[in-house]
This record gives sequence, C-alpha cells and structure tokens, in this order.
Amino acid sequence: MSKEIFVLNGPNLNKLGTREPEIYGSLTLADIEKQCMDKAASLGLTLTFRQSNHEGDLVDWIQEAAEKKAALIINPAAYTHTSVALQDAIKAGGIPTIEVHLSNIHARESFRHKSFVSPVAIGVICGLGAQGYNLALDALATHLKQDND
Ligand code: CA2
Repeated sequence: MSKEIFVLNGPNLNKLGTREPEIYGSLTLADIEKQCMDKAASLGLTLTFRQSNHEGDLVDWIQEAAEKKAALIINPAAYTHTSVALQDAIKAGGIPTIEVHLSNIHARESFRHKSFVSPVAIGVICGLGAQGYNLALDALATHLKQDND
C-alpha cells in the first residue's frame, strides 16, 4: 500500500472559521490543511487535501485516490447523511477510509445520526474538532504499516 493519503472535504467546509465556531471551531479549512500537511510530513506520508461543494467532484476524487492506491480521510459534511454515491465509490475503490467530523454528529439533530459512509469506513472520528484529522492520519499511518508488515 502506498503512503499517499487523500483528505477530502465536502460542502460548506470552505466556510469554516466564518460562522458557528461553537460547533465547528474557529480554524479555517486552510488552517486544517496546514495542520494536516505538517502531521503527514512528520509521519512520512504524502498528502493531497481538497474540498468541493459538489458530490460528483468527491466521487471523482475517491476514484482518483483508488487508482493511485492512496488511503482516504473524508469529511463528507452534509453528504454523509444522504450520499449513496459516496458509499458506492468508497466501496468500489476498496481503499482504507476514515470518516472524520468536526462535531459530534450523534449529539446533534437525528438526521445527522445516519451516515452512508460509516459502513464502508475502517473507522469514524467525530466530535474532536480539527484534532480528528490528525488522529485519522495517525490511525492510517498505523494501518498502512500493519499492511506492509
Ligand atoms: O461536523 C462535521 O464535520 C460535519 O461533517 C459538518 C457538516 C455537517 O453537515 C455534518 O453533519 C457534520 C457541515 C459543514 C458546514 O460547515 C460550516 C462551517 C461554518 C460555516 C458554515 C458551514
């Protein structure tokens, strides 16, 4: 397994840091990208970090990650709760995937309790803010190492 990681972010996450800091924290997505880049470098991983408001872009990028045999960290944002397309793409890609949410989706509205991504993820991290991305990188580094042992 390659040591390349794709970190994909779904709709509206480009607005982080502008509203609802009590739910999503005060960091911008650019801050989180920098945090992930630093963490990946410390783990010897190569990172591609992207965001889109469009479901099809996320599907295309999951397919790209799969073609490159990269691993995946995804915060699908609202598509978490609606997207069969994302579940199908991750399942078809067959790549190790960790789902991340800034907020604790289980402590929020009931429509956020259902995730279409969780059944095809190796793990889910939610409610720990931007730290969740770093924890996901640590977990994938361990997972990829075990794969190579
Ligand atoms: O907690 C998360 O990371 C979420 O994936 C964020 C999504 C939400 O739909 C999921 O249920 C949980 C929403 C992202 C919207 O982020 C904004 C941040 C600031 C201003 C506007 C939107």
